[in-house]
Amino acid sequence: MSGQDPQTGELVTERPDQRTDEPALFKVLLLNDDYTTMDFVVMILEEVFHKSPAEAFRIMMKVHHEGRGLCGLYPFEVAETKATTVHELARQYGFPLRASVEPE
Ligand code: TYC
Repeated sequence: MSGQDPQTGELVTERPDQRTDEPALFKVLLLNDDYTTMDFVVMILEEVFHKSPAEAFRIMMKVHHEGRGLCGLYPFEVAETKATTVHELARQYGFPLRASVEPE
């Protein structure tokens, strides 16, 4: 969209990606490691990311084979909170499981 700046009369052009009212979304990814148990990762996907048992198992196996996998897309603060929850639960249970947050 474009129009005139009310103060200067200059023509201004809005960037299309700044026009939306939707919040920017961020990916939360789980990363593979050799020590976290498969059952613990499935539990995290069910409890933190609200996945069904079948979907949790599918994502866990994808991470196990490919190194990383998408758990969900969230506004920044929700994504950061989920990653922190993963790290806190993993630490409590003695696992090195890591999650990362990336722009969509
Ligand atoms: N690679 C782990 C194992 O063989 C399982 C695992 C899957 C760990 C996904 C982390 O994000 C992960 N026990």
